[in-house]
Amino acid sequence: MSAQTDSGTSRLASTPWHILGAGSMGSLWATRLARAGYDVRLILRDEARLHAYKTAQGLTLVEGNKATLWPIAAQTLDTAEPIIRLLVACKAYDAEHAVARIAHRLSPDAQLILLQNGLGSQQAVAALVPQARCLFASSTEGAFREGDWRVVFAGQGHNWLGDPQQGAAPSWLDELQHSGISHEWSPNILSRLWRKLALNCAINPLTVLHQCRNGGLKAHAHTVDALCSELGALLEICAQPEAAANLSTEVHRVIDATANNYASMYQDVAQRRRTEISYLTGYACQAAQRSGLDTPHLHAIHQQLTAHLKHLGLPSH
Ligand code: NAD
Ligand code: KPL
Repeated sequence: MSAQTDSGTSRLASTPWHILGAGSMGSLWATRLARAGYDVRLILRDEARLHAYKTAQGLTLVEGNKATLWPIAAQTLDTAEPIIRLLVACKAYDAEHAVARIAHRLSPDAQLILLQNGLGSQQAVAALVPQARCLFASSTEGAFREGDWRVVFAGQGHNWLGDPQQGAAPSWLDELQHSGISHEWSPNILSRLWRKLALNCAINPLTVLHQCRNGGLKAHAHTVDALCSELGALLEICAQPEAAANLSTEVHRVIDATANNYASMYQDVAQRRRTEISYLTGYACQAAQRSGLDTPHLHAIHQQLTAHLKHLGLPSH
């Protein structure tokens, strides 16, 4: 493994990137930004985590068969330093609580990038820090933790960033460009997040309930179609017609293209990790209820998944 101390293109005069949530995605962003010479600072939970991190001497990024160590600066939630630019890379169920812990550190012109899957957590964070600019992101990149402070870049993908308030693209997008973080500015990020949520709702819970890879859902095409039909109607009623277009075709295309893969929720359950169910089927069911839309299949799947998680002794929210 090679240890990196200086990219040779130091851009340390730029605004620091604070990263809240040094897990898979947070580490993937942190290491690539650091590699490009940007000033990155990890925000860890407490002194014990900071001590463990210092012992590891940095974050390791594994790409293919190459591992590189990046001695990125780190601090705890309780550090006093002001935050101007913050990537929130916690799970959806942790994001609001984590941001609440650092809200007093946000500078008046602070910008947050919320990298959570599903919907609901982003709106909760934005409501918590109304003075800050909250940008939402949707990612198809794949990463997992091979160990503490060691992240594997497992799947090339793309990131879409956008402002739900329709503001202009921020100037720091070119820092993502320089860092090799594949991205684009999305004028309708909510549509993109809704579309991903619908895909996840149509695929992920069924793979958990039927204990199968994505391709196994070909045997349950009727249920998938029934879910797509309800999700499409939900997207329409929630003023997301673009996200609703050809949903069923896209879901079947993804099932085919990822037939051999296990969905992220399947993997969470298999590894006895908490799922993001409340921000996927939970959010969709609540939105349907609020709109007075009847979505019996979606509710049934959500109930079955909740019961299944309880049965396994896992959190069901
Ligand atoms: P992760 O569990 O690997 O990382 C989350 C990190 O946040 C953990 O290290 C956790 O300790 C930390 N954290 C939680 N609360 C904290 C707090 N109060 N203070 C400090 N740190 C705190 O999760 P992930 O896989 O990186 O996923 C993050 C988000 O990105 C999720 O919404 C996920 O669905 C989404 N996502 C992940 C992937 C992927 O391949 N991993 C791909 C696309 C989207
Ligand atoms: O994003 C996914 C996931 O596994 O979470 C896909 C592959 C689209 C399945 O819903």
